[in-house]
Amino acid sequence: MNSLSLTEPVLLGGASLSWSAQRRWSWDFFAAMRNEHLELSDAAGNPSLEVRVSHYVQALQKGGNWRMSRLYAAGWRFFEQRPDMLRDFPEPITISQDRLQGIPERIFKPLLWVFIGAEGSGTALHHDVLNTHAWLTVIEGKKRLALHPPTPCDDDYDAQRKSARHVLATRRNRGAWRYLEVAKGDLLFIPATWWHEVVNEGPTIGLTRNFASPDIVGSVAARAREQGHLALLPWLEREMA
Ligand SMILES: O=C(O)CCC(=O)C(=O)O
Repeated sequence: MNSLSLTEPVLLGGASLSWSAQRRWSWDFFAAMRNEHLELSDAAGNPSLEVRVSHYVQALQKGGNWRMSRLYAAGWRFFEQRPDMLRDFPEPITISQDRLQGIPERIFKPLLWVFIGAEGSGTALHHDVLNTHAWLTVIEGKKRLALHPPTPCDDDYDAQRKSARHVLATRRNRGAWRYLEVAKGDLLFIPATWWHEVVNEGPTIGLTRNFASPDIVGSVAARAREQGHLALLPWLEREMA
């Protein structure tokens, strides 16, 4: 993508198939991680257990620990323990298109995550942190998404969530809702403030980054100010000049 102005979801079929993450990040790769840890969340998204990566992935593979395998590794900052994994994918968004990537890590942790979960795991209806855009790719399994254009649905979250669940159940667009499937090797761009609910089909590994391209950096800065992340402002505003 060159000059980015993302107002609709964009799904690029097979765009990450050539990334070395697609070959290297197998189930066995994660099952061998005995020294790395991740936090697992329950279905409501609450952190509930910290485990070795190897234990969790073996529970998903062998089904031995039912309780652990029902939890979701939602947002593992893998690069803190495994910086080598950063070499396994190119950034589809360059630093000039992502004003967050210029911010030193001691001020702001990169919004870059691996998600690992069993069949039926996923993330309830939300839009992304700090009004950022996101890209996500699937390494194993499949992600199914219901997406809705920006709307102030905070007031009617339960009704909107019900619609999202309906879209996911019927696997069809409905009204303004879009239904999308992201298979291994596909790359999906989700525009800032679009609502989305995600369900994994089969055991799934995904990689996601949130980013602030020049078209939205003003809105990201406004959100950062609202939420008291004042240390980010000089970086976001400096880049805007
Ligand atoms: O893969 C998931 O469960 C959630 C990904 C997502 O929606 C996000 O990172 O915003």
